[in-house]
Amino acid sequence: MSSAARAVDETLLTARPEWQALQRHLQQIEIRHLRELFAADPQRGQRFSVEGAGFYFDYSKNRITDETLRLLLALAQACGLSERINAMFRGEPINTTERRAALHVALRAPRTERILVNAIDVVPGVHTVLDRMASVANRVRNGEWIGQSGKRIRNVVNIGIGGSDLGPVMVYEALRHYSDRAIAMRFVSNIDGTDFVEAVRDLSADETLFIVCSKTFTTQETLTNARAARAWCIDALGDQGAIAKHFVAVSTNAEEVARFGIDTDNMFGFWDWVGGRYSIGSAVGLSTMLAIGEENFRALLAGFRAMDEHFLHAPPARNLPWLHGLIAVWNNNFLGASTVAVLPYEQYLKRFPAYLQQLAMESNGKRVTVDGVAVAYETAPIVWGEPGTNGQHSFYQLLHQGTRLVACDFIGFCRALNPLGDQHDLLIANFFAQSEALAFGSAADEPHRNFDGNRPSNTILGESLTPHSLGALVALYEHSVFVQGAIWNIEPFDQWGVELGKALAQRVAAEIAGGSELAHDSSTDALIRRYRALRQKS
Ligand code: G6Q
Repeated sequence: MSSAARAVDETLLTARPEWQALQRHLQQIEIRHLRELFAADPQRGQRFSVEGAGFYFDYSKNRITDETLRLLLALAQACGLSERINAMFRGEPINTTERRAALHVALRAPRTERILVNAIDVVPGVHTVLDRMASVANRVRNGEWIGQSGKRIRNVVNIGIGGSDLGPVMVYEALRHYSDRAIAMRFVSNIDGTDFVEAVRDLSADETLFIVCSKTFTTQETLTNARAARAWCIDALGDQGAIAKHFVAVSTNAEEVARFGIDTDNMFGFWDWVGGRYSIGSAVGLSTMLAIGEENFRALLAGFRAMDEHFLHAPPARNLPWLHGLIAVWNNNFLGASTVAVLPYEQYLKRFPAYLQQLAMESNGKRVTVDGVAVAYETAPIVWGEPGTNGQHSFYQLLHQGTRLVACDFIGFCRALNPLGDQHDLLIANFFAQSEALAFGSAADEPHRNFDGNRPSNTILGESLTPHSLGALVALYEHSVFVQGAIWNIEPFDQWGVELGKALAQRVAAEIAGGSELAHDSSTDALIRRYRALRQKS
């Protein structure tokens, strides 16, 4: 534990009677098998499932009983979960280390709603930006936005990283079915020059619009790539004036946007109360709106909103994010499942696990409580995954027969977006068969062929993948992450580990460039010297 952590939290969460009751209850659960739990209650599948915001959530294949749920809900109450949820929706400064609200829910509030931050209603501003985004998206999509040489825009390149990239990429891939194929969308994030070079290799600058997407507009990777894009554009079009027609910015920092050379008329703002990984519904979604159009983007927001409303109003025992988050705590802290595999049986969701990694691990990968006291329990599990059925031919071996317990989230939809013979039926047959096999196993005399089962999973089933259902799905995970953070009493909305990373490379970069004396450890010094000697000088 860090020496900066004030003390170890042995008195708060783990000392709560509700936590200790769960600890005692664990002894009864550990000795029971899912086979037995299902056999004892023929209605278990129906009783341990719930519908909300268009999704059917079946949590019956977790190692829980009614008593487990009762105890988890009691823990949530003791931890003040309802109060925390209300505080978030009211715009209170719940991000304590940065002293600000975490109000992504305001991004999907209807025009009629009022949400006050420091006594100012933020909803009108949200809609002003959305309307401006729609105006630009419509002009680009219908060919009215003309580039420097009089041609319409056929390529859009989003330059951003982290929260300014992972959400937009995931949503673009997820909603590709709804996107305008006349516009090629590319995403550049890595400081590795290959990312930019490969993204623009086959593009004509006179048909390309760059979105420089950075909340702070100071992020090294994004600004470096944006400068490369500006040079590439000016080089191709021969005129500094091209920037006005080929660059727009998404940021909270108008001063830096202007300094970069982008007219602030072409800037789309958002607010410090929108965290990067929670920013899909803000102007960070401009690339999404360009791809899928205004109407679909508004449907995406309506889907977020449907889950927000469900989270706020559904009774806890029938509430998807509550149940999903509390079961995640149970699997992690009591059953010892330190990783969660996210397994979408939907090819369009191929970037969903990567997106969730940031959402869950950057939010809850913390080792001190909101009060700065070291925790005495596990926080965020490691999130990973791949779409089914590909994963089945790879790491599912470990899920079924490995020594580690992995909690799984299976996600799928009843209707195919690209029906092809009976392939969707086969896809879904695999989906259901896998969670069944994980839960129940199958006995064989030969040890290598034996499957113990009793491995927990959730099933999240929607009708079809649409902008609306994607919004609801993302909001389900946003709120589940919030529930988990509230139980662990940690701050889910800061990311000091990321800030550290932003600063660390600066010193080494200066040393590589300047050739100055080195005073790191012997390993780092040797690596820098070797690199200096062998690199190609550009
Ligand atoms: C997200 C994080 C982080 C951030 C990136 C990009 O929640 O804060 O991933 O989004 O570091 O930051 P900028 O948008 O400021 O460039």
